Amino acid sequence: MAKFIFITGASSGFGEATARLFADKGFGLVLMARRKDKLESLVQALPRKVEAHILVADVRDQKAVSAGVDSLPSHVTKNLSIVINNAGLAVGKGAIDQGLIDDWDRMVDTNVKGLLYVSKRIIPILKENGSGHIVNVASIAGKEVYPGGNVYCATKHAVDALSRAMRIDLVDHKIKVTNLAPGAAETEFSIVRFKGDTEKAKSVYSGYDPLVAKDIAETLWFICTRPAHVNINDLTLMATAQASAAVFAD
Ligand code: NDP
Ligand code: 8X3
Repeated sequence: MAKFIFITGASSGFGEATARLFADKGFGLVLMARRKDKLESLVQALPRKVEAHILVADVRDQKAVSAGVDSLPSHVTKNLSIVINNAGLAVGKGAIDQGLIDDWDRMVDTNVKGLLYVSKRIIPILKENGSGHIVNVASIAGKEVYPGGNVYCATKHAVDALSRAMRIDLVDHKIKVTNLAPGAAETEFSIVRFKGDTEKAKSVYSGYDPLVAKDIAETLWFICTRPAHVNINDLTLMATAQASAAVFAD
């Protein structure tokens, strides 16, 4: 029986590329996001056909997350070995006193509370299975802060802290926990951050070669295929042209 990977935020960017790569390697998929049509097109377009389960849920909705996981057949949960807590977003960028409460709520509720709701429902399954691997997709914004990044950076610092805390709490259960901290990568991330302003989003990645989603998927494959006795605790990757959160090559 194939092993299964559970990916949140699988409808775009890192999550979508990771689903493709792991399917290519023979993994069964459990894909969670809000956009059903995107998840369905992804599954339909997989070059290698694998068993795939689509869970249409908002990670901020604890009941919907639980109901989605409850709907999985037992052969899937029994063979679930990897969980990628990837769903997340930035909304807005600017001085803290100019921030919108609604934007702050969306970031905190998705990036921190959503990750917790998914983890709370999934950890008992991994414990029951006797081992597992959780990868929390944090960010360079979880290591450093940059101008205008305030609340987004705070949520990713929280993810970083939760990765370290989860590793301690789960060590007796053979559950690996990895914190992944990418730098700037061109996905839908900045389109979401700038609320559909595609020109502004594009400008974030102009003048240098940013990371792309495939880079993150390949890194996740490396992280998830270490021998049983090896865990990558924390991995930061950035474009060669990025030196720190706010420093890019001219
Ligand atoms: P994308 O915007 O391309 O993808 C984000 C994914 O998260 C989508 O699949 C989206 O699906 C999902 N998502 C967002 N909100 C929710 C929600 N409430 N419930 C369920 N799913 C949700 O961005 P990336 O692929 O770039 O981002 C993935 C993760 O990586 C995020 O956590 C982001 O913060 C982080 N990151 C991104 C970097 C970058 O530069 N791109 C760098 C470092 C970290 P849908 O809208 O269908 O629900
Ligand atoms: C996304 C990367 O630098 O825009 O986490 O915060 S950054």
